This record gives sequence, structure tokens and C-alpha cells, in this order.
Amino acid sequence: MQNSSPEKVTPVLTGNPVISATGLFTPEDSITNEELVESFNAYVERFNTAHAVAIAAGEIEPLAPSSVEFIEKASGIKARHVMSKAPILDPDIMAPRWEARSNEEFSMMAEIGVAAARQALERAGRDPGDVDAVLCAASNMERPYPAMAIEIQQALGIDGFGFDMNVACSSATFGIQTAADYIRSGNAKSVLVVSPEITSGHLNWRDRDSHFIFGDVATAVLVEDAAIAPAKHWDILGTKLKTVFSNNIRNNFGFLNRAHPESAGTADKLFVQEGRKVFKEVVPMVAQMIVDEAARLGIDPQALRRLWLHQANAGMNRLISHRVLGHEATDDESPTVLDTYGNTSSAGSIIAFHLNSDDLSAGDTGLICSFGAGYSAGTVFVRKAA
Ligand code: CO8
Repeated sequence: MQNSSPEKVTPVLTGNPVISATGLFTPEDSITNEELVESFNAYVERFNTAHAVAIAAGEIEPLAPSSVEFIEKASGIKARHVMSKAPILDPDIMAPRWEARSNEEFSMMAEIGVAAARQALERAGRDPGDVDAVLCAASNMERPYPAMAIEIQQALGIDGFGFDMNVACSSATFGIQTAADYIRSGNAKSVLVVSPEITSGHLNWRDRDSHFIFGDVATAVLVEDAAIAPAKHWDILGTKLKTVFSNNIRNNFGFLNRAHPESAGTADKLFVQEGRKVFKEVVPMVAQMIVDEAARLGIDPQALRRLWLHQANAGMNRLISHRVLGHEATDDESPTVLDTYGNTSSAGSIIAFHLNSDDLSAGDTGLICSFGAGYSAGTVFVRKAA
């Protein structure tokens, strides 16, 4: 008997990794600097009033207010999206809040990761059944196990494997290299790298130095063998990763915290950084890494059409792009998304790429680049396919 449904024939794989498509989930809620500072300063005023006697006696330091002008000037951030706005702005709470979900319900990270992943699959015209693996690459995981990636894999109906990986702000580029290596080795033909970043859960909204930095989002990158990629894709010309240990961005939250309950809830169990040191040390490290990697790949860095840089700080990106391009980058050469998204950790450079790549022409070469805690940095040089 003749089979009426034609068998799917997989083209001969090339071992050349490409980005077939990306996806983005943006939470509806957004907090402006004005709203953030108003709530922070209300908290400061309440604290100083409640501790007026101790402050007058010199026993404790008064808290200093935050300022919209400082935030915008020091970081370039004007607003950030969050999963749960009202409690973050409530001076009595200043943290996200939502109903606990049962084991039978979708986890929040999986939910937003799947939303971004579905968009990437749709844009690639890819059937989830043809995907081999899911990497959940993000700064914080909702739980140790089962892996977020496996929950995302199951929700999408992907038959294969998944695992979580965390390299802080560089998680997505490390994920892209890992996925690209699966393609290069022939161990997979299609890999989803999903980065759900609910940074609001690990940001200390009561810390004046950092309360303005982060925002929530999810991105997805579909890395595939060129043989099965849609016509509109980006060839991956080369990937490079680097890590150098530093305590300048640190979070001591972890499963061994229960061994010393006396330190439960201290500020070091949330995001803490020496922002100035990070700025000074990471800028030259990343600029050099980009230039060296471009040389290895035979690419003239000054001829790069666009840089999709990690979105932590507008000043850092200005300096890095200047060192790479040899001149001050225009918005077109180095687009900014941190003004409306804040620092979304590993998702930042992917959002920049997702929102600012459709207009480029076949043959244009660009760079996706991340950097952050660890320290960690990753470069992904890409070229728009003909
Ligand atoms: N309002 C008003 N004034 C302020 C405020 C504020 N909110 N905060 C600080 N100031 C004051 C300070 O008191 C200081 O005053 P003075 O000069 O009198 O001492 C002055 O402003 C300058 O302070 P800083 O030196 O701290 O300010 P900077 O100009 O260095 O700017 C930044 C601070 C914006 C933090 C900047 O240093 C920066 O962006 N650095 C790079 C940081 C970076 O890239 N970090 C990456 C970390 S992200 C990452 O790896 C992911 C981690 C995982 C994510 C987890 C989710 C939470």
C-alpha cells in the first residue's frame, strides 16, 4: 500500500551553525525612573523618620534619596519592564509578588520562556518536532530541578533533551556557542536557546546603588544547521567565550544558605556589585576580546555594520563600540534598548539583535556581544545570508 503522507527528508547536514530566528517576550508592566524614584524616596523618608532618634544619636546612618537625573546620566536607563509592578513600587514591599504556583501549573520562567520560544519557532517556520534540544540559559533559575529547559521542552512538544546553564549576563552567548557546537559536531540540527530573565526577583529594590538597573524579559534564539535553515537567516561566522573570576558582581543566594541561618535575608543574598570597578575592568577586556576575535576570523572590526552589545550601561557601550569601530558609534551602528528595557542580563544583546536586524542587507556582518558577572564575556559574529 502506498503511504499517503510523504516522509520528511532531512537534507544533508553541513555542520555550519546559523541563527534561524529569534523571539522576544516583553512583560506588559513597565516602571519609569520617576515612578521608581518616588517609591524609593518614600521608603527612605519612612526609614529615616522611623529611626530619627538613632540617626540623631549617630547610631545609624540616614538613608540617602535616589534621583532620576543620576539614574539616566549614570546608566542611560529610563524605564524597565517587570512581571509585577505594584508590589515593587509599594514602599512596604519593594519586591515582586504573585501567587505561588502548584507543581501542576506552569512555572513562571517556563511560561515566559515558551512565549519567546514560540515566536522564534514561528518566525523560522519551524515545527517544534524538528527541534533536538532546548537550553535554558539565564542568570537565575526558579528552582534547582527539574531543569527549566525540560519543562520548556515538554511544553513545546520537543523530543530530545534540555538542560539549564547559568553564566549570568553572558548566559545567552554561552548558550549560542554551546548550541553552535552541537551543530558543528553533528549532534543536533536544531537547538533552542531560551533566556527567561526575571531579574526583579534578585534585585535589591531598596539598594540606592542598584535599584534602577534591572528589568524582566525573555528571549529565544533558534540555532540550526544551515542545511535546514529558512532563507532569511544569519550565518554564525565564529563564537568566542571568556571568563575571569571576579567578586565585583556577586550574589550569595544558594542552597547552602541554610547551613548558616543567622545570615538569612542579608543583602548579599541579592545582586550586589562594585559598579565602578566593573565598568573600568570589563570595558577594556571586552573591547580587546572583540578586536582579537575579529582578527582571528579575518574580519575588519571597523567595517562591522552593527554591534548588538550587552545592555548594561550606555557609557560602557559607547566606549566599547568606539574602541572597536574607531569612531563614536551612531544609534544605527550600536542600537540601544536599555533605555526602555533596563539591564535584562543575558537577554540584552539578544533583544537589541531581535529589534534591530531586519533592516540589514545580505552580506552585512555584525556582532552579538555579552559581558557581565563572572566576569564573563561572549562574542558571536554573524553575517546576513544572501
Ligand atoms: N541616586 C542618586 N545618586 C546616587 C545613586 C542614586 N540611585 N546611586 C549612587 N549615587 C551616588 C553615589 O552615592 C555617588 O556619590 P559620591 O560621588 O558623592 O560618592 C555617585 O552617585 C556616583 O556613584 P557610582 O560611582 O556608584 O556611580 P557610577 O557613575 O559608577 O554609576 C552604575 C553606577 C550605573 C552602576 C555604573 O557603575 C555601571 O553601570 N557599571 C557597570 C555595571 C555593570 O555592567 N554591571 C553588570 C552587572 S549585570 C550581570 O552581570 C548580571 C548579573 C545577574 C543579574 C541578576 C539580576 C538582579
